[in-house]
Amino acid sequence: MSPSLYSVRMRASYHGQHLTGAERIVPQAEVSEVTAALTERAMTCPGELADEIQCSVEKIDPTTVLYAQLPDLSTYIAPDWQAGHRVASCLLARAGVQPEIATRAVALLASGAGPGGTVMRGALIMDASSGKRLEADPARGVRVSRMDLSPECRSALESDLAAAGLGHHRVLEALVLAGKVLGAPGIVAELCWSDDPNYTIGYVADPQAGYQRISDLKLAGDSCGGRVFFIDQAKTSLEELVDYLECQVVLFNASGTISTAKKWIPADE
Ligand code: WAQ
Ligand code: MG
Repeated sequence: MSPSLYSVRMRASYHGQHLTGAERIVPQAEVSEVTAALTERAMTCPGELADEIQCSVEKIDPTTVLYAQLPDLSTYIAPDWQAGHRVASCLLARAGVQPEIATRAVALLASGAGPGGTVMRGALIMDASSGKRLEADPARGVRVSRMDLSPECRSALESDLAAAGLGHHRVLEALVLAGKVLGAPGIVAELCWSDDPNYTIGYVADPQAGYQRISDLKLAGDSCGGRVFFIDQAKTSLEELVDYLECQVVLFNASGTISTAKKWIPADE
């Protein structure tokens, strides 16, 4: 029999403001070690020192686990954030998002998609053809949870990413999150960049082209950022989608390809 699996989740805050969060799915024997590692991560996260850290550990029913392969990774080069925004809009349009809606969504993330121009805690969900926002709570959005790499896949991917110069933990974590999102019912594409003012790289992901990094989506020092999931409402209900994103356990046991070639969008596109 395979060993029991546990979902381990951590979130840290300061004066009620979210600071950082992370999660893993691990065999029983690794639960205490991973809980300690996530707590350590909360205690050493740059910026304010956390005054509250919540860790939860939850046993997973092994018959509910979905095993999947990670998307392929590639990187587009944009000379500046304005060009990056055009690359993002273009990749979203290629994926099937209405072009003007793609452009509007990129501008929305740049101006803060939460109430009063704030950064949302989770993702906003947008109809890919009408641009209508569908998430129930525009401050929280939808949080994708319960996904990880199998132990063998994690060590292989860590060394492949490091060899490609992509050893930053953000890349691995974003790739896993995007992998889960791309398996969602009705998904057309995802747009993301970090709210960390020191991290200006983001991506557009879609089920055909995979995880496409974009070198520059904002100026260093800018703390805007977020995620948009574009969906086709003819193919899913919001309920089914949100249930998959929040609750379905997905474990990646195979990598995609990692391309180190630099790509550019043709100027006429
Ligand atoms: N579910 C949904 N949305 C989330 C989640 C989640 N679990 N975690 C974060 N978000 C939203 C939220 O609005 C954040 O402000 C925003 O995404 C960015 O989160 O080089 O680090 O964790 O290939 O800051 C992408 C590029 C890095 C990596 C993305 O995002 C690369 C990143 P962050
Ligand atoms: Mg962040």
